[in-house]
Amino acid sequence: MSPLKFVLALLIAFPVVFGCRAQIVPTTVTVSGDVSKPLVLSAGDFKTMKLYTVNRPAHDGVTHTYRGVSLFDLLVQAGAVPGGQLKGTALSKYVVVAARDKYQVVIALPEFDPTFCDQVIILANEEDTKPLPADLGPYQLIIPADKKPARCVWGVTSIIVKTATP
Ligand SMILES: Nc1nc2c(c(=O)[nH]1)N[C@H]1C(S)=C(S)[C@@H](COP(=O)(O)O)O[C@H]1N2
Ligand SMILES: [Mo]
Repeated sequence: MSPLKFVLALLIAFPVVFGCRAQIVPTTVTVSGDVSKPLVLSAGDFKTMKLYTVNRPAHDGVTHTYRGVSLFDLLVQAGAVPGGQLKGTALSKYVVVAARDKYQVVIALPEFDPTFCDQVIILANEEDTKPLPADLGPYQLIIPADKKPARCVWGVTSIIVKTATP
């Protein structure tokens, strides 16, 4: 290939490669499944919803400060907790939090209902007062009381509410 063609090929390839990369990073999180009002959370919602700050150590052992919306608030908004009270059949519901790399974890609703538990599980968009780094963001699940960070799903794309069946 001549040097001119090579330069032209680079000029064409770079925007294509980086354009595709930009498109495959989702910037929204869907809340769906056994909910009465499925919703799509986007960056703007972090300006209108109540924000919480929690601290927890990451894999490196360093404690970081995370800020974001409460998972319980999100689920109440989506209608997963009728009457805002976790009782009866709502107690057999659980949540699958999934990421863009297909990693997924399960959380039971009482783990983050304030009448059962003191911790506030958040979907964070900030770490140490800055937007989450690109590899972890835009949104990361932060479970303050977990001893290990294994359920702190980064790159969250969906929150699916399911009901256990006998
Ligand atoms: N999307 C996604 N989130 C993930 C994982 C993963 O593979 N994919 N690994 C988990 C595990 S096992 C750990 S230990 C932590 C790593 O967190 P770190 O950012 O502190 O290294 O991320 C958790 N969240
Ligand atoms: Mo891990």
